[in-house]
Amino acid sequence: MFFFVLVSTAPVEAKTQVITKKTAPITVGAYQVALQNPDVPPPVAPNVEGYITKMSVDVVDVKTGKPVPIKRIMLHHIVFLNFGAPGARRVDPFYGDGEERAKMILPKGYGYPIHPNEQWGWVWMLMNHQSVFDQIRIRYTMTVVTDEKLKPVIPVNFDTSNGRRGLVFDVPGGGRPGSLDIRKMSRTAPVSGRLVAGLGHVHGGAKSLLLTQPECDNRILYRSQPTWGARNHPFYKVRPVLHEPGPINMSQFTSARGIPIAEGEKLTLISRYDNQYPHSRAMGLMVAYLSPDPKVTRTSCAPLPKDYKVLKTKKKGRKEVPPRQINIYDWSSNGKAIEVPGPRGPMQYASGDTTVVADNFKFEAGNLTLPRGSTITWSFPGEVLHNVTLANGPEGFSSDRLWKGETFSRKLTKPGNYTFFCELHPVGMIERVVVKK
Ligand SMILES: [Cu+2]
Repeated sequence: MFFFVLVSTAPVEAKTQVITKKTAPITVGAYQVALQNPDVPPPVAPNVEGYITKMSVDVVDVKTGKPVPIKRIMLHHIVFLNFGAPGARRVDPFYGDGEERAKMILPKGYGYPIHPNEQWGWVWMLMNHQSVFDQIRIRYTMTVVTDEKLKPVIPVNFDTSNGRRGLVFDVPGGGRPGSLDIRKMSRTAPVSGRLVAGLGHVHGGAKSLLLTQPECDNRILYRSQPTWGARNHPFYKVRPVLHEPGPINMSQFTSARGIPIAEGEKLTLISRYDNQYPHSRAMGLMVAYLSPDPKVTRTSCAPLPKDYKVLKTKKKGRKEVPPRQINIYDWSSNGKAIEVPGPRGPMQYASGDTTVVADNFKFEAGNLTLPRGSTITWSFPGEVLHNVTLANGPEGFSSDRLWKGETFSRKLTKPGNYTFFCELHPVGMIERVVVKK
């Protein structure tokens, strides 16, 4: 008896597909912030064995599918998370974006591996810049390669807030002209491999992000450099202002040869911000894509690969942006956001440490004068998350988003005028504090 075994010798043909998915319409109220929530199902992973080689995300009009301009809705930030197969208990942030519309771009031959039945999640924040409610969809597009073996990448994430809630930090300001706020975060390479791409994210006030290699005399492997919008760019025309406008682009890098990194080797991200002025709720985030390669056995300080490419926007912009005031806004009688010096209501005077209740979308004691060295404790008794963020003043700081009786205290040692807002309710939830000499 014979068995004929038919062996196909023809190679399986690689397939490249562009997969676009979008959410159901998401409604954002007038001048409101919307955060990821259970009403918007998590992103859907392509249910295949394969690789993502490119990815982008946008907010689009519900009817036309066209990208929505920032004067309507800002995609403040979005991060895609991969939880792996059900029960895998991992959280793998693999791609993120903000106003700058950063894309995941991997060099040829590399891909972010995906598997059937993966569960994805996300965190995002949208801001409606209009006085009427609006609806958009979040749309994400992936180039997916199947039936071909690519070199896999592992996203290695860096965050110079060093894990503060919201991944933000506050640049205090008050330094000399030209002075910098420098923050660092180090990670060790989880495997030996090659860095083949990188993507950085900052807010207004940033000078640059540097990914450095301490064992090679702190040399810079990747400098992610912001390009700022021209003076009349739409980013500078929106209101209310949630934070200093971000850049229109952050430079990325790719290299198919890759920069060799040994397992356990330290990599340090350095964020550099202007520290002459305060910059509240700043960010210094980077994802570096590392492709495992067992042939890398030790630290190499050899020159960067010849195919190292810097990707940046061709749009005209500015290298440096002048520091921006963040104004505060109240509701006008016809429901528009209007710039104000402070909230309505009388000035209240305190002789020392004071509590300010933040509830019902207001800071009670919205206008407050107190002596230098007093501590303000903001208390958040309600069931709605709020925070307190410095808009302008002698020193930058912000609280986390708080509720249900949580509090935040700050001793104000620098005299001057401070204005604050809640970043979740930036119109109307405002406060002015005068600290006397
Ligand atoms: Cu609030």
